[in-house]
Amino acid sequence: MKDDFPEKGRDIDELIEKIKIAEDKDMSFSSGKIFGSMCTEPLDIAKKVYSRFIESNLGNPGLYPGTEKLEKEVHEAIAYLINAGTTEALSVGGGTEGNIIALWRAREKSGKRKVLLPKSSHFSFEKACSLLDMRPEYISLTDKYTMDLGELKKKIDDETAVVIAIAGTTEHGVVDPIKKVAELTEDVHFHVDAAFGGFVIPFLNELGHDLPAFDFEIDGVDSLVIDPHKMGMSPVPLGLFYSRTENEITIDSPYLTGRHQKDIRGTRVSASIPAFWITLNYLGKQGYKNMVSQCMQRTYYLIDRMEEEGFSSTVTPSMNIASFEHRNPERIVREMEEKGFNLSRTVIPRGLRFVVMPHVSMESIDEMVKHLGDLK
Ligand code: 0PR
Repeated sequence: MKDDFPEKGRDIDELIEKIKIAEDKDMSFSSGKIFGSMCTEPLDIAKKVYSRFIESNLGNPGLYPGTEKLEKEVHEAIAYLINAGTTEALSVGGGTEGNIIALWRAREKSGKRKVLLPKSSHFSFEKACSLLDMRPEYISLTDKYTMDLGELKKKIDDETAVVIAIAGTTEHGVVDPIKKVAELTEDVHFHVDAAFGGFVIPFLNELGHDLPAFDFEIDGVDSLVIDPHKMGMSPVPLGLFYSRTENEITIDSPYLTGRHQKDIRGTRVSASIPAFWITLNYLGKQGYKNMVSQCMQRTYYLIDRMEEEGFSSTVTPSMNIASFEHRNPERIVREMEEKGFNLSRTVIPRGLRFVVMPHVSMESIDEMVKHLGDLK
């Protein structure tokens, strides 16, 4: 419509009113009604820092040496967390971009196109295969919803470009047997998707849980993605991609201040880097440990409350994701949405999924379960 791009600027108060209407339509983490998201509300200090770096664009790093220095410190801090030593690090838009880069590099390195990945893989790999003209072959899951090693062993062959394993699956938060997978992938690129679990497993283990190794501590892991904008509590967008070896894929960027780029985006929002830098340094390991511990207690509480309502848990949760089998999850998700709640569903098996992020309180669990109980 003609009016959509006004001839002359409009009255600011009217415009702000329209912005407010749009803002009020959006859900917010602080409502306590979002149970289907892997993101959460950033700390107040992170929000303030984010707005101070709104111009920052590390696609053209020479203009933003201050942001670039903080980026380097973030890369080093997380390298330490995931035993990455001096591996190469890239800031990416999130797990999707990190997974695409992993497959891109594996294809270039091997000249092959077959991708072996568990049925529990996030759909970003489907995008990556479509973009890169690679061929996904899915591996069945065990009764614990982890990748079946026997089937993987049979399927690895001369055609295989890359094997994927997940540390914290999207649907159930379980961890594939990464050390055992690494024993099978000596000649093949091995990529770990720790987008969700990367910020949970190290802290849970320090709290006395016994989750298996998943990171560069295992020699055979070639690359890994971990997302600060999930359990790292960073504002979106921020994922981190790590690679054991420096990679040949470097694209010249002659008219920018940086000489080349290795990631997918050109111009990139970079305000989340200083915002995450301050979150990480403000919370420290202790702060993350407390946060993860609280999320786990609430996950167990949610499971107890759901079981009281007659739902049965699909797997014993390894992390703060709880899932429950259900014949018609679409209906429940839809009807809960009408009541103002965001829930999500699982595909294998059909059911409901709850991600107990830091914004989910005991009270919001009680409130949600009360409404859900009425729908069964
Ligand atoms: N790998 C895993 C294991 C994931 O769970 C996800 C996202 C990705 C990769 C891709 O990450 P990005 O979306 O950051 O690129 N898992 C959630 C999902 O798609 C993401 C999500 C985030 C969902 C916020 C809802 C939401 O409100 O289910």
